[in-house]
Formats: sequence, structure tokens, C-alpha cells
Amino acid sequence: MALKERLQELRDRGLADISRSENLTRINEIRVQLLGKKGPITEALRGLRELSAEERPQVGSFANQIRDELATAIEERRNELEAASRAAQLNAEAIDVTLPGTPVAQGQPHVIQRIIDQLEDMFIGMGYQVVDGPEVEDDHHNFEMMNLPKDHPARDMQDTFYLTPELLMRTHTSPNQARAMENHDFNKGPLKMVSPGRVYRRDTDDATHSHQFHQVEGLVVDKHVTMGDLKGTLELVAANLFGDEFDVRLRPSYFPFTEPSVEADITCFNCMGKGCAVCKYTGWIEVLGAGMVHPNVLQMAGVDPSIYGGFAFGLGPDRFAMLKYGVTDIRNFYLNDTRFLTQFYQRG
Ligand code: 2NL
Repeated sequence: MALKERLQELRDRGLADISRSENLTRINEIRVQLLGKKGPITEALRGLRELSAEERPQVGSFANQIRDELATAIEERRNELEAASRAAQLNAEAIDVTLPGTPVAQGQPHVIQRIIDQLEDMFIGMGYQVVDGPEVEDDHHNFEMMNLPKDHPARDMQDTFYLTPELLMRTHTSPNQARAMENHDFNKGPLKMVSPGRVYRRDTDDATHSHQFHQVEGLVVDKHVTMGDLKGTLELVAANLFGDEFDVRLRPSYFPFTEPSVEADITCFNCMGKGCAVCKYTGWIEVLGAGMVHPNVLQMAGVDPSIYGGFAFGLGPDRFAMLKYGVTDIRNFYLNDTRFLTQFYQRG
């Protein structure tokens, strides 16, 4: 067969093979087979020697043209196959962003923190400031300024974690309030504050005692503050935390830092005042202590008790949470057992 026909046939077969090739391996094979050193084109070019001088350039250029044509066809087919393979890979690895995700377990504030937050929100709404402070306190702010001199029975070593003779773990949040009174400029208006936080007592833990618990104290100091203001405020606390139908009653009591001192009861949540075992048939449950700030406390904080007076209260969010949710062992709040804590999670 003439060289030219042979080249033509090589081209037709080559182009057919190229367009039929299904993958990159095959197209590489075809390239090596057709255009390689031992391939038929190279072989055919060697046959040029046998042609006449007239025919040689003509057939030679035809051979080159066919070689270029095949090389171009191979390149195009390779690009096609590469694009198809990339498209197939992208398709296989595609992520459907509209599929629902795997839910991530999400935490919520501790039930005691939630009660503290709720109280803070309510008091902020009434113009109070929230004041934080250190858990390690000095004797002066924790006791002395609260009208608890060194020989006072409430300072019994049994009840306090002392770090040094002068430093201790605060037994209440009152030292924050003592500092606030010291720093407050009463010409600019009344002092209205709440101080929430952890407090410590040297107690043996049991169902109703924890050596570390929480306190939210409130303090209002101004001219003409009355016990009626205190009672009204406590009624709002009860309504906010428990509900509108809860009433407050005050009973005489004693605290070194208030005079007079009261204990506040709220309507028994179990019998709504009718009398039951929970309230020992009184219809009332004791929830907090309060009173009118003792003149000595004002005096020691640099506030003139002949001009200013105030009320103060201290409540335990731990106890509130126990009453509200019927928890009978305070230690549950401090075990970090999520099976217990998630019971109090709010929806939404
Ligand atoms: C309770 C109830 C109470 C206070 C805390 C207080 C603070 C200042 C002045 C006067 Cl700065 N009082 N706080 C008052 C009454 C009761 O806590 O059961 N405590 C053991």
C-alpha cells in the first residue's frame, strides 16, 4: 500500500480509537502507541527514504500534518476526560447543605445561676446595680463592718474558713455592700444594689447544708426608707420567682446587721396557704432574712445614721431552687451530674 494511503488509514483508525477512549489511562496508551518512537507514524516517516525526491516533501508534510492532527485530538480528548473525571469526583463528594445536621448537645446555665439571673433582671429593672466582689475577704469587711465584733458568737471558728487570722472565705456577700456604702456618694441619690455570689461556711455537708452555696443580698440606703418599702420589694421577689398568687409575711427575728430584723415567709407552694405537711400546717414557708440596716453598720461605712437609713435582705438561691423544684438534697446542685441538671433546662 502506498505510504500516503497507509498514513490516511493510521489517521482514521487513530481518530476512531481516540474518540472511543473511555479514560485517561487509555488515552495515554493511545498516545504512546500512535506517536511514540516505536509507533506507526515514526515508522512511516522512516519509509520516506524510499520515496522519490518529488514525492518526499509532499508525503512528509502530510505525515507531519497527520501527526499534529492526532496529537491535537489526543489533547482534546484528554481534556474532555479530565473534565468528566473532575465533574464525577465533585459530584461524588458533593455535600447536601440542605440535609438536617447532627444535633450538638448544648448546655444551659445552672439552675441556681438561672434563679440569680432572674433576680438580677428584676432588680436591674427597678434601678438597682449588681455588684460583684472577691470570695476571699478580710475580717474587717466580712465581720467587723457587719456589726460582728471579734468576740461575737456568730463568728465562731466552726462556721468560717479562715485562710490567715485576717483573711477568710466570705460567709455572706455583705462585704460587697459594705464597700459600696463606703464608696457611694449619697448626694447623687440613693444606693440601690444587689450582690449575688458564692459564699462559704465551715459546715459538714448534708441534705440541707453545703459548705459552699449562694447568696443574693439586696440593699437600699436613702433618706426615709421604711419597712413598708422592704415588704413591697419582697412581695415583688415572691411574685417574680414563684407567681402573683404568692403572699409575703414578716416575722420578728434577729441578725447582728439589721435592727429590727425579720424573717420573710411566702405562701406555701404545696397547699397555697391551707396548711400541709410541707409547711408544718402553718400555710407559710420561710424563704429569707431581712431588716432595717443597723445604725452601727451605716456608721462604720461612713454613712450618717441620723440622716440615712435603709433595708437589706439576704436570700439563698439554692433554697429557692429546692423549694421551687422540690429538690430535697442541696448536694445535687454541686455534683455536676447532667442527668440531674438537665431536668431544669428550659425549652427553646
Ligand atoms: C440571712 C439573711 C441577711 C442582710 C442579710 C445586710 C447587708 C448590709 C447591711 C445589713 Cl450591708 N444587712 N444583709 C440583712 C438581713 C439578712 O441575710 O439569712 N442571713 C444569715
